[in-house]
Amino acid sequence: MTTALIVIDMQNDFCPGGALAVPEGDSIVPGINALMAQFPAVILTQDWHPAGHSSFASSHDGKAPFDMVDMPYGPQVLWPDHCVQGSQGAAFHEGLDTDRADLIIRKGYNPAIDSYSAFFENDHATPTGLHGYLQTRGIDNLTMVGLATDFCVNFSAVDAAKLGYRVTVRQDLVRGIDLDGSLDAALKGMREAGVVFA
Ligand code: VGL
Ligand code: ZN
Repeated sequence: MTTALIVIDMQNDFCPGGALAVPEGDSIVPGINALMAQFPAVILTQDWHPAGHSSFASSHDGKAPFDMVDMPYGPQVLWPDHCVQGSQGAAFHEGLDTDRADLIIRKGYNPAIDSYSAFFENDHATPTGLHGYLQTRGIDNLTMVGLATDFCVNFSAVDAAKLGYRVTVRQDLVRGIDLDGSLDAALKGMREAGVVFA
């Protein structure tokens, strides 16, 4: 079994002081760096939105961050502007050891569709290409860490489990946003999909 560490969205905007800060988001950086040494493959994801992205509340008249809208692909949370391509907020946390990364997969670049998952955009149909990459490298076992537990980690872990990967989420190396119970719902959904917590 070939295994990879998937580090989800360890970017400035999701850390304290960032546009969409996850409480204690930066606290997991040292643990993630240390964990990299134990994996033969390390893959980073990077939330990477064009300015004016459709997931930004600022792109919708009369809407505020954390309101909901109906998109053609389903309900969507509206976020503060975050992880704009090329911005300091979109850069990885300066403490993250990015040198170990074999692949950096960017997502959320389609102006009309958000992309929480490392595998599919939020239409659950448009692939990011990560599945093909992992398949061609013979990787079938994934450990996931990063931000945010209830959004990008959750969607990535559930999609990976559905695609047939053995998925472990390191509960000590993820942190959540928790909007209206989203954290409990995410933990339940991941468990139901067969994700293992360690
Ligand atoms: C994320 C909301 C919007 C995440 C990304 O990384 O969990 N959440 N974009
Ligand atoms: Zn985003």
